[in-house]
Amino acid sequence: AQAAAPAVSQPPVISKEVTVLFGSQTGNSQKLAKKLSEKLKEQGFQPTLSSMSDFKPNTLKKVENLLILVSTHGEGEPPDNALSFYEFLHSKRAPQLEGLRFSVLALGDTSYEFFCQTGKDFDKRLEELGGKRLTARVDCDVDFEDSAAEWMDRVLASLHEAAAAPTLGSSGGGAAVRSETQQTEYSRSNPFQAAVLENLNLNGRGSDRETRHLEISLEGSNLQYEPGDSLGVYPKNHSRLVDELIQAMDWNREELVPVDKNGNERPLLEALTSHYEVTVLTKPLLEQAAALFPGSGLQELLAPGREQELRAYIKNRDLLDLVRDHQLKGVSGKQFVSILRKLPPRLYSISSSPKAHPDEVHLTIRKVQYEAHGRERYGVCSTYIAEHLEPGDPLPVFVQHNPNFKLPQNPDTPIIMIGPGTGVAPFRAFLGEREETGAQGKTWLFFGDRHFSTDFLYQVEWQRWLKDGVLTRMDVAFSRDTDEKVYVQHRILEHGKELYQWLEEGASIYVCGDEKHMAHDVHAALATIIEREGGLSSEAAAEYLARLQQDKRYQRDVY
Ligand code: 2AM
Repeated sequence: AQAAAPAVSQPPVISKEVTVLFGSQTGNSQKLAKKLSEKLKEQGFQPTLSSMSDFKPNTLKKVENLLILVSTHGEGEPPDNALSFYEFLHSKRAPQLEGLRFSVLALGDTSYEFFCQTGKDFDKRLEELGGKRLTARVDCDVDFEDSAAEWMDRVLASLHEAAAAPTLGSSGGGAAVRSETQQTEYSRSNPFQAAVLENLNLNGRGSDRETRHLEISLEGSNLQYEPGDSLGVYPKNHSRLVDELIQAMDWNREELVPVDKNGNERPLLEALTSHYEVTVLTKPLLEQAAALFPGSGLQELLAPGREQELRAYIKNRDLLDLVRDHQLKGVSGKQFVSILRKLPPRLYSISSSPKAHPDEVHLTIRKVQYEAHGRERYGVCSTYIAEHLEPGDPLPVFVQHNPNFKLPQNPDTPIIMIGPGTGVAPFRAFLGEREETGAQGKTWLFFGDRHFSTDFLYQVEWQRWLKDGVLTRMDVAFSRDTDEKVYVQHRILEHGKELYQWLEEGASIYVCGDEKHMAHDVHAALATIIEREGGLSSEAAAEYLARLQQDKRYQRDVY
């Protein structure tokens, strides 16, 4: 028998179920979501962790507590695995969500105009649909660790409050957050000092490109990776740039300045070389600089209505430009570094299979160098590696797992790999892995670069794999050997019939490399051949691709 209803109304029992959804391109949001989910469990909640692409949107109405961790990609776009959920929420099909409590952690980069846009969109939309915020959204910059940890603490505290449950363990304090470090595990915040084994230029004499093949030893690190994962690398800033900045500001390079929140100090030269970002100007940085240097003219640049000018000014300029152009002077190194971002690690798609190269990891890195505003500009990490790293040198690294770029579970599944330029890196790992494991599935590689004679990266290896049958076929597009440019997407279109057949046989497609142009054009080419060969409307072809994406048969590692 049921107990009679109590005469006095009880406070509603609030569910301890919490849905944690992530939308992640490089894996940061995913990793944070996993960590949050573990904390929730420790503190007596029942979390369900899922990628947005695996979440069934028609179950959303039943969710009471929703935590979203999502990055922003490209020009303000959602990551691939957030797309379908994003579109659902912003469509007419989205349900009213009065009973929902939610909070959003947005990952992004303040050097992009549409900073954290996807997180902002989710946050706004959930409110529009009737949801109540558990705690305010937090927008994280590239050095996201501290802000993310603070958001998690706040989320946990407000969930406890909402659930009116006794707090298990201590929440909110730094102590609880850092409880899980029993054994040393190398990570983004605790990188492994790896040794460089090889550093070779893959381009031939006379090429206008310089692409380094870097072999790194992971011996003794216990770091594990799989094909498709990335390696995080901590670079150093160019010594000339740092020297000129110190000179321009009349600083003493020995001055001790803080390098983290725990009060650790290092000499200014080292801090500007290894700890702080000096090559990127962002709006928040300029706002802080304006406060630090009143009367410098920076205030005017930030005035309302001048956004476009500001955007044009910060593009391809660095701190040296800023201090010279505005004659900034008169603050100590210590004050100055307080407004800087931490030097973020760079992520590179790993180009080795760990089975083929035990205890090693290989990278394929193109040196970035160009002229802008009358001065030579250098990509921080690629230049550091190309110009300074020699065998035997140490390099701080960590593994960034990327579950969204993985070989099919079934070794018989055919794979189509599209990777012009350094985008070919993970496919060297894929083929190495398929060779080592004796996988039987067909493989097809599309590669492109400027010139056949100087820029055919890893040519000998592809040829060997073609001969051995590890690589079933390869199509190349050398863009500057002919009068008219040919790109990988032209080869895709030429072989559309066969490619469509592979898809119908269950092949998975992988695209790696430049996002803005290449990946976009390749996507359009794929849609075209599906439309043409499948006799589909453009809407149906788009759906076909969306379904492939949903089924993890179309994966991209683009940047
Ligand atoms: P380009 O430099 O001659 O324009 C690797 O960088 C290769 O990608 C180069 O051959 C480059 O050609 C090519 N590339 C440039 N834009 C591209 C695009 N939108 N799609 C595919 N490949 C592109």
